[in-house]
Amino acid sequence: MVVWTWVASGSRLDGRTDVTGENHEGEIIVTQKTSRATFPVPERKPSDGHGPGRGPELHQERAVQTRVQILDAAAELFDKHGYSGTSVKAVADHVGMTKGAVYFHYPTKEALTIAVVDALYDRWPALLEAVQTKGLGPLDTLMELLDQTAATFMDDVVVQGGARLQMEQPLPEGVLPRPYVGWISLIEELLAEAEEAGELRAGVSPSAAAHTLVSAFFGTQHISARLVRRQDLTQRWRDARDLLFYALRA
Ligand code: LUB
Repeated sequence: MVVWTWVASGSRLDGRTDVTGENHEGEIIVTQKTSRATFPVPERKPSDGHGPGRGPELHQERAVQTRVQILDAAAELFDKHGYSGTSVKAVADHVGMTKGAVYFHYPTKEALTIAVVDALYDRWPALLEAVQTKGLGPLDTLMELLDQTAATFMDDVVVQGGARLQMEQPLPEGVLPRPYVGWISLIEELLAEAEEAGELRAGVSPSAAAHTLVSAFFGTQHISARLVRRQDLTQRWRDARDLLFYALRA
């Protein structure tokens, strides 16, 4: 019998399969570093780096705080009222600033939109890294990551506003990052790791399952948002993932 144990990333162990030995019962112990999957860089049309998403370079801490305040306010209003129902004036009123002050940081409503959606995708790499330090196997890493993502959708205005904007696609094709593809590719990578570790049920295709998981997650968060303003999201997601992981796990 082969027993897999998992070592948190950040340990000195490197590579996929690190230590193989036997315990007292004659079981083969394989110690493997936990998942090393990473998010791909979001896909978008190439830009010169001076597009509407980039405000002036600001190093002052106060200015950074102000930008965060504006971004959070914009995200909240985009989530509540959508793109067309949100004006820069409303964002300015929400943070108690003049429209000119907001325009100094974000020169157009499009710039605000891009910044909110970019911030949505910026959330995930840090979350993934935090989960990976727990030293779980690939399948449990994926489950924990999605559970924490569901919790993030419940309490993070930038994620909420960004998700609504990505649904609406208010800007010309290619201006905002391509939705879903980053998550699909990350999940496929984690499922391939799970397959290699013998955690995946025989016959499950990592690619097909990755699409299904993202569809289920997206659908669950969308329905929960529309029906009950996401109040039941963590529970609904737990129900969906229990069903899906039952089918995925060897
Ligand atoms: C995620 C959303 C909402 C997938 O990846 C994305 O683009 C997503 C917003 O567009 O759900 C979460 C697994």
